[in-house]
Amino acid sequence: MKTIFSPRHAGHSGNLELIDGAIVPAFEMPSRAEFIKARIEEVGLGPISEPTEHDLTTAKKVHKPAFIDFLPQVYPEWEKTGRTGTAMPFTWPTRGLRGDVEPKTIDARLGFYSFDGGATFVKGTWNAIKSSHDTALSAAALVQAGERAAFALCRPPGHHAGSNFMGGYCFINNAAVAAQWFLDNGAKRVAILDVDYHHGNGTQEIFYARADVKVINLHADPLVEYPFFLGHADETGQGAGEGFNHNFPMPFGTNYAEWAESLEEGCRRLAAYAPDVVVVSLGVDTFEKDPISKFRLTTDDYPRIGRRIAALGLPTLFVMEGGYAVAEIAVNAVGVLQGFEGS
Ligand code: FKS
Ligand code: ZN
Repeated sequence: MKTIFSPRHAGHSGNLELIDGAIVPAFEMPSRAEFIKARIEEVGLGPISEPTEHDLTTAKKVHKPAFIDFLPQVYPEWEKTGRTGTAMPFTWPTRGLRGDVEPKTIDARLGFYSFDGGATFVKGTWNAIKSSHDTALSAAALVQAGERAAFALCRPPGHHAGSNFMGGYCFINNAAVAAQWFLDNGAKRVAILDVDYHHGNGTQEIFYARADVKVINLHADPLVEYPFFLGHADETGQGAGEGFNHNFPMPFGTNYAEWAESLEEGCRRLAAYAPDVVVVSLGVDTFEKDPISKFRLTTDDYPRIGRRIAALGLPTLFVMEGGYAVAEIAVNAVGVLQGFEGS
């Protein structure tokens, strides 16, 4: 399987995050992608190449154009205020506040375009976001050109980013942009299978009223886990999209046998949709030793996930999302891809 990877991800580095009542170095760090790249080379998964440049036309179909235009402005505007370090929001237009008037200052606009404080910027962040987006589209083009599968080693991740907001380490929703790109290039139906530990609230929101993208999410129950405010089983889509969104929330402590029941049902519904292509939002934070998660999958389980996805028999684009037990995520993420390839 071919991999697309951009060294430009590394400029998104040194960010801080607010977690457990403290400001600490962000768990979403450059070594994640570097470990995965090294593991691909170690096991000889296949060639690794850099993405080509793609314009933001497709991104502006799944996101509000003004939101996409805001992203490259963030750090220059932050610096104009005389500040350095990590740019992050601290006020959000939640219930009872105006979400329809874009304010003018950088602090206000960061909050306006976020749902939490988890999408933070340093000087190299926009360049990394753009490279991650280009990585997803370059890998999608490989599948479009006839590869059975391809791996977009995206960083930063994307599945929490919605049509008009960022959050949870995510800025542009790489999987959603890739799905839209497949539709714009001949696909009639696309399925997104999100196996990250956290609910892909952004992906769900983007396609919620659409029937041309089926979204299947396997994740920790939002009653007790981030992102908390979306991802329940009764969210099935709306309007033309009714019946095209499927959530499988699971309790803390879920092991592979239990998780695989949701995967099985998700795959059954996916196959019934008969999509032209599958986009997998590949998070491996379901791992038992993940530092921020509470499922119990083991390293041996990841190739099984890959084998099940391969059994769908469909062209498949893997898009990297989360996973934080830094050394092990490489073995686990590449394990899914090896399992897909039948090893
Ligand atoms: C828990 C704090 C939770 C935010 C977790 C974000 C997870 C991001 C992700 C992605 F794939 F996007 F990277 N902090 N005490 O793994 O879903
Ligand atoms: Zn996650």
